[in-house]
Amino acid sequence: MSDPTVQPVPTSVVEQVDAADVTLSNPRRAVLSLGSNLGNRLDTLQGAVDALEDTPGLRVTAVSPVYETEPWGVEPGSQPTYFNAVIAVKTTLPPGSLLERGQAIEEAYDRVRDERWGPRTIDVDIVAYADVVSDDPALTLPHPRAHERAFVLAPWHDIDPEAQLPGHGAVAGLLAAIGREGVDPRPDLELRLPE
Ligand code: A4P
Ligand code: MG
Repeated sequence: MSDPTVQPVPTSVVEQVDAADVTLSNPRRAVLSLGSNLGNRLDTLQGAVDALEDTPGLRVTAVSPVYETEPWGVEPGSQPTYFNAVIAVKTTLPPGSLLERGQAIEEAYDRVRDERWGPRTIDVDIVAYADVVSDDPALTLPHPRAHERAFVLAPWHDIDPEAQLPGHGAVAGLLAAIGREGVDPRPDLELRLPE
């Protein structure tokens, strides 16, 4: 028999509790990698930066220089070159919500997923989130290939020369070890940090 003194929880309260679950009380730092090799690459990268800045609970704190990079992981010459950049953010979104936001931005740019490492209008990857380490395939942290990619490490090093990649050590050392081949600065191009 049900206890008549226990009142059912009104739906609106349940919804508020669920909403509280997807924000943190303390902002965390995260590093995101942006890559584009289809369409107007610079405009798309800027659009992604702006969309991230427009996200409730997220502030973009640094935007790296732009690099033009050889496609990684595919036959040389089989895809257009990428523009890559890295941004630093402070956010009250937990990692899963940040991933969802990045994927929503990819969808807004009509990103087509038909082959792994295929050409794309925009790829938003979470490189690192605070010092979280996770091997969940849906969200691996840090990004499982960041430590071997100069197109991630070079722009990250530009905005944070002291940066550490959790589990891998100093970004400066990782970058020195792999070199910068195929990763060319484009000082003629610039992404704006939203005001
Ligand atoms: N996923 C797991 N961990 C993460 C994470 N830390 N950040 C999952 C973002 N996503 C993560 O990604 C596949 C799945 O990875 C997602 O469903 C997500 O839950 P995707 O974006 O759908 O597909 P993808 O990007 O083609 O696959 P993948 O393996 O993530 O590729 P990468 O590692 O992102 O590489 N060359 C140059 N020069 N510049 C580039 O930017 N990018 C890629 C893509 C390949 N070559 C490149 C570049
Ligand atoms: Mg990706």
